Amino acid sequence: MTQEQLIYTFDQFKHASEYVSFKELASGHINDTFLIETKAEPFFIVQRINHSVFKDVPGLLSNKVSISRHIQNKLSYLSDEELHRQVLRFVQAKNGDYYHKDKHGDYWNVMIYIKDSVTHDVVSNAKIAYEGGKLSGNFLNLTSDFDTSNLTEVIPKFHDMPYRFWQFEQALKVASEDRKSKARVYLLKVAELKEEMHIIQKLKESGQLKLRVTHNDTKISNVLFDKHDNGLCVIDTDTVMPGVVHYDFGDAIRTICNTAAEDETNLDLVHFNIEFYRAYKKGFLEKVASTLSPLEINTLPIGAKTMIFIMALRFLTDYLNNDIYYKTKYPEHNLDRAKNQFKLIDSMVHQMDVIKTKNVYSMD
Ligand code: GN1
Ligand code: MG
Repeated sequence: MTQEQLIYTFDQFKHASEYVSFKELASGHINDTFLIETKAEPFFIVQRINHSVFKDVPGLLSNKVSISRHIQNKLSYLSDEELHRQVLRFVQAKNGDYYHKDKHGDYWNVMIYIKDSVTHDVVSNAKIAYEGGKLSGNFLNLTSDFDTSNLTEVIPKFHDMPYRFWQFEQALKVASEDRKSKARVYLLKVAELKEEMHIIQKLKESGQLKLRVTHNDTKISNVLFDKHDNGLCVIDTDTVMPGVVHYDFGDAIRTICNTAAEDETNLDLVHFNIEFYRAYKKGFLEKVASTLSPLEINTLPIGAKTMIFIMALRFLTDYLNNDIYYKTKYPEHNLDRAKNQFKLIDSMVHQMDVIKTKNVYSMD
């Protein structure tokens, strides 16, 4: 990506700003994201959407824009300044769409940067966990009356366990002997956990768990904070689709309760932090408990385990497929991510009794 290309792309959108410089924000595994600094604020976020992952980019942008509008309307009692720190704002392209398709067939979108915001890959205190819980609980709360028939299913079966197992089995058929042998221990773990990891899916299919609008990518790095650890805004609404509450609760827990980054290779540093589990759950339930059934609340712990597992499975699958989906920095990166997630599951399982007793209806 050259500076000229980025300036050209930026100028396909409606803004009255003068470009100064750019820097890449490299934490995502799918899209390419850049911060554009301009002569006067606001700054902008310019994103190239990975259209081999997201097949329907216009549908994706339509989801993102309408979810933002819905939340904006709900929060219209806030001052503009507060609103602009709590809800993503998308910039229209000069052609009236919310994306620009360039001559290479790549799709771009632009958002207004929320200034003085930070993200965390690893949580360092319980306040961040609690604030993260409030924000993702509130996201579910604010979107609970959004008509899901207006949403494009951007990645069908995104958190569907049988589908992810099917992909894993296909990958096993084409994987090299070398990669299979490096992954052997983890292939066994997948088999061991298979049945239990279908519990949430079965409850969903039997209609016992309510379908609602879910974010589906609630890792903690998808939440903006201010410098005092107050939660500001949920970002990366690429995968907003109908789902069950466990998807959002679980994926957040996966990252909030991990004492190390998702790809930390020193597994001695990877533990499941119960204090952060409680703090996140407290914030989450404060915002959304009134819309949850006893079954939904009581299955949150297994939901969290399931979401850690599904990411382990997907990283492992991509490793077996020779890294065709996630961005990787070195050949064993996906395997290291999978190992890390399996270690987190082990650490969670060791503490499951405590997690479960504390879970039953309690807000602490
Ligand atoms: C991907 O690109 P990013 O980092 O927002 C992935 C999520 C995974 C996550 C793991 C569309 O999200 O499902 O949880 O990596 N997004 C997609 O860090 O597959
Ligand atoms: Mg994402």
